Amino acid sequence: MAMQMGFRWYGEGNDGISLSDIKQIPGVTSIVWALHHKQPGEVWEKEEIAEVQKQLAPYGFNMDVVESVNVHDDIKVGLPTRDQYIENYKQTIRNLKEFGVKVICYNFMPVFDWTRTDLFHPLPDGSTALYYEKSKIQDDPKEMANYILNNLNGLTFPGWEPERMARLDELFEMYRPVTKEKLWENLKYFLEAIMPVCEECDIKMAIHQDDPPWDIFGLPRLLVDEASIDRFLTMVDNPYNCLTLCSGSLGANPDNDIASIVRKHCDRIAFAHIRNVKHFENGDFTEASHRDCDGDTHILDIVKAYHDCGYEGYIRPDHGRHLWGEGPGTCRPGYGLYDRALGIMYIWGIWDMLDKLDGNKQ
Ligand code: DNO
Repeated sequence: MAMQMGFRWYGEGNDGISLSDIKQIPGVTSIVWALHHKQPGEVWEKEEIAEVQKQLAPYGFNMDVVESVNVHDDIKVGLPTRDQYIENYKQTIRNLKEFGVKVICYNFMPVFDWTRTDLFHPLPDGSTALYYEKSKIQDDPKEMANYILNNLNGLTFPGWEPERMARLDELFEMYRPVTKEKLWENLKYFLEAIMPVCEECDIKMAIHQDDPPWDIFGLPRLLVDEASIDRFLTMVDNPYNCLTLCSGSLGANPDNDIASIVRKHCDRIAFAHIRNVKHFENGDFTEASHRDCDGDTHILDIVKAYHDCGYEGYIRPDHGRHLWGEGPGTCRPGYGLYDRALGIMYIWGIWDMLDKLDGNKQ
């Protein structure tokens, strides 16, 4: 069996890309989905999950991977109310099990999910891509949050729920006492509480790394490099405590050798995100096409590492550029159709050739 190719989709009526478009991309078997109308902490009801199942069934896609079931801030901050939210999370896991879900991708980033300063930055080839300008991130988180919210053109984006963003001052205040060590403890508490349910339901929790992989606006970030990933996996040493290994998040720091992390922890990677990033000397970075030489992430080495390890988990192209008329209002930043489809073909190209060199294992 090979790796299992997925494509992230934001749901019927919430994504300009249709399932029939996705069906035409070679080799996609999983739709990476979520209930995007749910607030962090709410239970995902079976009837709601069944709706998605009904939409995917005619195309033969499975719903094995959810990205994301977001973790409520009270759990990250470690408030007494966290236990109720953890109970809700367990119920969601049990409900997802009924539909054959195998992997839950989530993150443990305080306040913000991924952070960028330009969502449609022009590239020399005429396309646009997500861009991070380091100097802009030092000042006002509100300015950055408003910029992102205003440029989503009404599209939902997990981690950027307008309801949460409206409470930004309150959120920063809540996280003030949460040191990095405290955040590690709160992550451990959460995982230890849900692991028995994951075992019972055969669902792997797969944490996504912090993006970018360093502290921002004074907020601690945990999963940023090999050492922190080692710590995470040993802290809760359970086969259901896994990674969504994101080459782009980690790759924003040029010191991270992602292929070597793949080789070290392949058995604990439940889901792989493949994205290419190009760095500039002043610390800025831009996202790039998946082609190895277009960025500095070493996509060839990473895919080869997965192949050498006999990876059979889920994989998806991560952010792509916006191409051929895609732009603000017509596509979610990073989640157009074309460049992600090109990314898939690049990944398959590498994979199939490695298979062939190995003697037609496929
Ligand atoms: C970026 C994504 C992340 C990821 C979450 C997982 O586009 O890879 O937003 O979905 O961090 O919870």
